[in-house]
Amino acid sequence: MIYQPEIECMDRESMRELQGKRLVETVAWEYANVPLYRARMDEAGVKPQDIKGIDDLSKLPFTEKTDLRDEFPFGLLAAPRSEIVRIQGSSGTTGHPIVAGYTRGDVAVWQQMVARAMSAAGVTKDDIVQVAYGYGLFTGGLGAHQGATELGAMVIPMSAGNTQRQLMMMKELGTTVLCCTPSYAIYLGETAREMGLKPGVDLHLKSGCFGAEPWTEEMRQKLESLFEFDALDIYGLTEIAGPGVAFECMEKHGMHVNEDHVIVEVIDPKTGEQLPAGTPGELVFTTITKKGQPMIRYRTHDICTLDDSPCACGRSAIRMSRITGRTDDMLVIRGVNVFPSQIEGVLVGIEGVSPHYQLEVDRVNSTDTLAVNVELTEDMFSDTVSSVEAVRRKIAEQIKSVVGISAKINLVPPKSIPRSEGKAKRVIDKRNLH
Ligand code: DLL
Repeated sequence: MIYQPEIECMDRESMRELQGKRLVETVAWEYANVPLYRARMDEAGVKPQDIKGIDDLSKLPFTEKTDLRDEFPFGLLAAPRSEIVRIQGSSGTTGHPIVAGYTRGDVAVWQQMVARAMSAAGVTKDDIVQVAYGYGLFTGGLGAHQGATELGAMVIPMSAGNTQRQLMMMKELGTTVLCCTPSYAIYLGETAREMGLKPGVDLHLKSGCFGAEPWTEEMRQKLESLFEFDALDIYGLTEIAGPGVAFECMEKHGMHVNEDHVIVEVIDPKTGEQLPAGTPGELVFTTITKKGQPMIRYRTHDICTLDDSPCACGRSAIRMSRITGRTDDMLVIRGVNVFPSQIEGVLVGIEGVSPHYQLEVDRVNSTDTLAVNVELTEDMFSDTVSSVEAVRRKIAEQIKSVVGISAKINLVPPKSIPRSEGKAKRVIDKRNLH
């Protein structure tokens, strides 16, 4: 079903006009209220009057994640603090978390964006939607919750984890739609199999909205065979709204971008030049209806390709491909953003280990795993087994508390991690090798 057909099926020319009008308003609002962006525009010699429509977008300077960190927590708010009704945040960034402030209107817009996504996944007021994304600062839980509520569906706010209980509720309440990270969905599906729960008999899922981490067509096939349903991709990021920035329809051929709320560009990450549809590059978003913390030309560092060919579903919005990589070194492990530098930060504070380490990310039984291989110092290497064990425990605990995920810690002999002359290879990501 198409939730808002008048917008979602609008002809491309009218959409560009609407975007242009909203862009002009957003730039004026941002320039008037956000000193950092005003200074950046001044530096680039661009005034709000120079932005007359969508063709002027490329005149505007970019915004980066570092801006959010530098201006943490409220420096990028464009609306008065008293108008902000919600803060959401992003997990695991170097040093500071990043947060986004939403006005009442911003929450309503976001809710509609997710409602469109869920509607494309077939959700109606008759559905029972189990939200197994984490609730909290992370936008997954509340985002999916609000979208399903907007459609009048019955929401089961499970949050992430507690797998047996998830499956018990799924069976007993008759869940029809599942929302969580794709890797967790596979884990749920495999556990359901082990418990002897059969699709069509014990479980009645018809679809699911899965995102917050990269996944593949192979994972889709696996998920669809486990649950006998339609598994759809949903994309988003805290800085822009949360889930629902873009979403797949039943054609399963790219994610429609909610273009009346965000303008999408793909740029060459080196030169910053806009690239045409069909050419892979870095995704950049400009919010055009947000008042609390608008983002102009925000560089996501996610890599994908745009597709402006017509879609058989009837929606006219441009589609983005799956995310195929990132331009920076951020890892998404079990839906949590992890920077190698965070782990480095933990290791340098612990006595008995050297700063030589390597992260090994893998996918075992459809779940991401993280192993941290770290060299002991010579002294510690010849110390007692129990003191080495104490170091291992300390590292594991601190990584869990700083990064938010559990890791296997392998303490290895001094000088056993390969050195390189240039940059150290800190990360071995084996997930795409399977
Ligand atoms: O992950 C928002 C979200 C929640 C999206 C639930 C979908 C479902 P952040 O924690 O700020 O927000 O992380 C954003 O996660 O820049 C991508 O690198 C990655 N990401 C999000 N969705 C997808 C997806 C949420 N469908 C970062 N495919 C983004 C691949 C994704 N990567």
